[in-house]
This record gives sequence, C-alpha cells and structure tokens, in this order.
Amino acid sequence: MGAPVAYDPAEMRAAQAEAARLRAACDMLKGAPKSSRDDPNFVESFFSASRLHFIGMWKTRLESLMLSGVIGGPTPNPGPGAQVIFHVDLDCFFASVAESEHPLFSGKPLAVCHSNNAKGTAEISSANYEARKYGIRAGMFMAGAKQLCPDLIVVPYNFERYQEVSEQAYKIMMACSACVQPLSCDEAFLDVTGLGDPFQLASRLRADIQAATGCTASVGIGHNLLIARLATKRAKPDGQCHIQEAEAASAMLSLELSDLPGVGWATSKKLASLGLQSVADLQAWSKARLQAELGDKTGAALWDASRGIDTRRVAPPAVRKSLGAEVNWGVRFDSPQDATRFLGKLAEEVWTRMGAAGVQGRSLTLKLKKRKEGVYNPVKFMGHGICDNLSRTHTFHRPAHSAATIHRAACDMLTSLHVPHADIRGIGLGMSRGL
Ligand code: DCP
Ligand code: CA
Ligand code: CA
Repeated sequence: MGAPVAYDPAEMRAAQAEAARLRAACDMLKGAPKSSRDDPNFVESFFSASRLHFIGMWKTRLESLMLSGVIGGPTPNPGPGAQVIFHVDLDCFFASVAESEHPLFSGKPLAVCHSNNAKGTAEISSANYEARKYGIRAGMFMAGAKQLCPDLIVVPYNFERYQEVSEQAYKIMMACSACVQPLSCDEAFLDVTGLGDPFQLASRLRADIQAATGCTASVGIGHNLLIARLATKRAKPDGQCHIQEAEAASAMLSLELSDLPGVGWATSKKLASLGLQSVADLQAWSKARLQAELGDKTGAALWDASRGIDTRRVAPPAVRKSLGAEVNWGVRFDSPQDATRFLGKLAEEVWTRMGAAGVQGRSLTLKLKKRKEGVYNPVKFMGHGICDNLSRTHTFHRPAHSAATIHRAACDMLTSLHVPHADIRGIGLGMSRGL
C-alpha cells in the first residue's frame, strides 16, 4: 500500500485548468457522447476531441523535442549590459496555416472554426488580419461573425499541420538560441543576450520561419520578459519592435491593469476599490503605500510591473518527472466491469502521453472522486458534484512497460479502495518516476 500523493497548488490549478478544457471539449462535441454510460469509446472521444487534445499535448511534445537535444543553438552570453529577450508569436496561427495551404484565400477575410453554420454558436478559433478589419475576433460566435462579414471564409481545423508548423517554428527558434521557454504552440520567449544585433537576429528568425512554414511571425524585443511581450503587441502582424529600457515605464501606460502579470479578477477588484483604474494611477503610488494596501509581495510586484520592471528569467523546460490523465466529467458506471474498461482506456491514454513526453514511470497513482454520502444529483449535469477525493499509489519494481501493466495495477488499486462503481464521479491516473 503506498502513501497518498501530495499535490502542490500550482499542479492542482493546472489540473483544474485541464479539466475545464476537457469540459469545453465535451461542449464542442455536442451531439456526440454525453457520458461514459452512453458511449463505450467515451475516453477516446474525450481525449481525441482534436482541438483540446492538441492544446493539451503541444507542450509535452515540444518539451521532449527541446530536451532531446537534436538542435543546439548558441548559449546566451550575459555581459555587463542588459539582457536581450525576444517574445516570438505566430500571426493568426491557425488562420495563417489555412492561408498558406490555399493561396486563393490569401488577402480575404478568413476564420477557423469547426462549423460554418451561419446561425451557429460555434466559436471562432482564429481570425486572419483581414477578418479583424471587420471586427471579427477569436472566441466570437459564428452567427455574430457572419453578420459582421457575410463573405467570411470559414475553414475547419487542421491539427496535423498545426503540429508540423509549430515544430518547424520551434526548431528555428532553438537554432537561434539554446535558451527557449515555450509559452504555447505558437509562442515562446528566447534569451538572445550577446548573440548578435537583436534587430538583425529577429529579422532572420522571422524570415526563416516564414520560409519554412509559409506563416509569418512577429517578434517583440525588450530587456525583460514583460517589455518583450508588450513589444509584440506593437509588432503585429508580420513585424518586429524593440522597446528600449528608457521607454519601458511610458510604454506600460498603453496597457490595462488587467494586462499586468499577476492581476487576476480578485486583484482587479481590489485595485478598483482603491480607486486605481489605470497603469498611470498605479505609477503614481509609492511602493510603501501599495504594500500597505495589498501586502508586501503583491504591492512590490505591482509597483515593479507598472514601471516595466521584471526580474524573471527565460526558463527552458526542465525534465518532466510526472504526467497523468483524468476525467471528472460525465463519469457514470453501471457495473464494476464498466469501471475496469474505463481504466483500460485511461491507461492507454497515460501510456501514449508517456511516449510523447519520453517519461518513464515507476510510481502510479489512482485518483477517485467518490460521490459524497447523501448527494445524488450534481447541480451541473454530468458534473462530478460534491465528492470525497481518494487516492492510492503503486510502485512498480521497474518502470511500467505497457498500457496493460498500468491497467492491471490501476485495477488492483481500484479494488482496494472499495468504492461502489455507482459512486464514482471522477477517475484519474498519474505516473511519476518514483524514487
Ligand atoms: N486559439 C483557439 N481559441 C482561442 C484562442 C486561440 O483555438 N480562443 C488557437 C488558435 C490560434 C492559436 O490558438 O490561432 C494561437 O492563439 P493566439 O492567441 O496567439 O492567436 P492568433 O495566433 O490566432 O492571433 P495573433 O496574431 O493575435 O497572435
Ligand atoms: Ca499568435
Ligand atoms: Ca499565442
């Protein structure tokens, strides 16, 4: 019997975000499976909802590409001067891929969406800059977009191609600098300190990405991460922009408070209650006053951010030590065999992810959400409702070598937890390297 695993808060938040994304996947698949009860392939459907699968997997794939060491760019050379940071972001990524594949579309308003129904509530994933002239934005419903631009060209997703373009762009960035921090499938920070003239480096990087992928990228250049990211906003589309250190504080004035790092919903509300509505308001306050109102840490961080001060470093990925897959939505079992089968699919998903990430695992954790006594119907349809969280960990003698091995160990742990199949509302498997 293993000890329960402690999860750190950042990991928990990541897991919650993942669960939210997966819920969105189910929304996207409306008309498709509603729960594990209706569909024996629920787990595959759940994880292969391609958009979500892609978004969930990009990081794993890119990190293993970076850690494989196949491409070794020059190591930054810190001197006495300031750092030079690039923030690279592909322009209207999914839409650009569509344009590069169909030159006939080029220069016309175009959006990527899984449905072209002009009355529909399908959400736009990416709009090219031509479409943006009509006010079309990502996240907008198709019906609204078609009203703004009846001639809008709507193209479906092409995940294989996004994957290829993303990897090509990353390889070019990795050849530019050994210090690359992936932020998303189309976006990264690079430390290029001491590697040459920043403007020329950025031009070459953008030209190389365009030549290899047919898609344009923009580059923001700054002496820290915050300023580089801000510069990208000015550079877009298909451009580059260097904000100098001396301009940093005044450049920050163009941002909303909610654009500052660490300013979420709660901090925004607090700032509003203090009468602080803009970056300029924030700059007018002393550090001591901000700290008195918001606490030492938050106060100091906001004082810095409002002036464009940022001490973070570009952080390349560290070797991944654990990964997992969990489903806390739509889980309803009619028999113990149902639960066993479900675990089999989950084991396959974990095994696939381990392969993609190049992770070896000796320590397997089963997490269960058990319906709380007396709670029958979760408020949210097919959600997990109020649950007790249970977990068990199994340590293999040597790294798990197949989905079947993982499945067997998971089933043993499930049995030992003695949870009636009908009470299971969520189920997850996590694999780590163990000791
Ligand atoms: N994406 C999505 N749904 C969203 C936001 C983004 O599917 N609500 C996908 C499609 C985007 C890709 O992620 O093309 C990258 O997101 P960005 O925020 O970088 O947006 P774009 O690359 O589309 O445009 P921009 O030129 O503003 O970066
Ligand atoms: Ca982008
Ligand atoms: Ca992006």
